[in-house]
Amino acid sequence: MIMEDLEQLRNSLMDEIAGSGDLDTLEAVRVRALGKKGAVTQHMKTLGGLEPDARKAAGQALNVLKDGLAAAIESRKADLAGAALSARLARETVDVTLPARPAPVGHIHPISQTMEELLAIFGEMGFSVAEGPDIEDDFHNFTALNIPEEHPARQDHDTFYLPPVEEGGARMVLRTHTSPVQIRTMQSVEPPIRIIVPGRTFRADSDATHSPMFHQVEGLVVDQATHMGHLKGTLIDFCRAFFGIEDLPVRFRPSYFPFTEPSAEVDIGCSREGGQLKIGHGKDWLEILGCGMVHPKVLQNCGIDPARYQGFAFGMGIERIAMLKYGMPDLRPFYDSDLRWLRHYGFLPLDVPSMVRGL
Ligand code: 2U9
Repeated sequence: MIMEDLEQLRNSLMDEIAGSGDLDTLEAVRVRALGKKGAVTQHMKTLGGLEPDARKAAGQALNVLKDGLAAAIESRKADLAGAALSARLARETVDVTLPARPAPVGHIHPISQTMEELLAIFGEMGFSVAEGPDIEDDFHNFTALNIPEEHPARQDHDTFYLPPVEEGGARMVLRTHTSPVQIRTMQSVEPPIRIIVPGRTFRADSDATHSPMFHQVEGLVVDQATHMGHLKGTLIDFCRAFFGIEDLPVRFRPSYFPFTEPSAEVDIGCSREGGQLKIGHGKDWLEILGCGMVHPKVLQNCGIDPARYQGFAFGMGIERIAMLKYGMPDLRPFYDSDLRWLRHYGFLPLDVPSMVRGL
């Protein structure tokens, strides 16, 4: 091995190291110089065949060469990594003056919001919530409510019947009102009872103002000496709290339901001047719910002695009162899952109804 050869090898490898434009090229140079089959390694292998003095001198020279090359490679590597980082930093600039993207905000469906409002009002009055199944038997949906087999109200309800489990067997129904929950409560709980029952109900009816599935809230109070005055006070307070009008006119109009006696429909004052509905004062009336004193037969059907206990009940459609309160003209979009409608009529998650600050 001639020293000039080593010098030449050093110069050419140093040139290649300095000329490496990226980390991959530099690594290839390192392998060619210092790898297992690299030029310097090959020279090392020839040392064994030299005389001791020559071996010592050549060994020292090769070690100097190896260390020099390794140091040059490390230094070049640091330069290339630094340059790559600078290039990336220049490329990936962030404009901190851009406005923040609005966080996606979900909306509360008007049905949920209205239910929460109803629960807040009646909760404050001391009612608790009761729920029950959507699929009911004939007894709980009709018979116990004083709606016998041949009663025309059965047809009025446009009931969805499920196929019987066995041929000729009883057919279950999709509940046509939430009243079966009150029946179940009266069967299982000793009065006093003060419940509010929100939920889905089903009737085979579909047009601009009817949906085959809609929501109701019904209420039931059963106690000793419960009378029409309690019913009127409760519902007048409810209407005024729900529509946020302290002196809202409320009137009770005689009506008929098989499960209540006497029965009434409740209207609130409004004006329809100029074709525009305005709830509050005016010469017109708007029907918003039905009510009555629980029929003695209904109490009896549930094992409650009507000589000892009386009750009042009421019911309303949630979609209907939501439409009236929030000025929604059409029922159908309630079930369309159209985000544009929901963004317009929906409520923000933090708009939780509470009686503390008024609804
Ligand atoms: C029991 C006893 C009595 C619930 C009542 C109404 C009157 C009523 C309708 C309003 C519009 C239903 O959504 S709607 O179509 N409801 O007018 N509901 S009294 O009476 C009951 C319920 C259960 C045991």
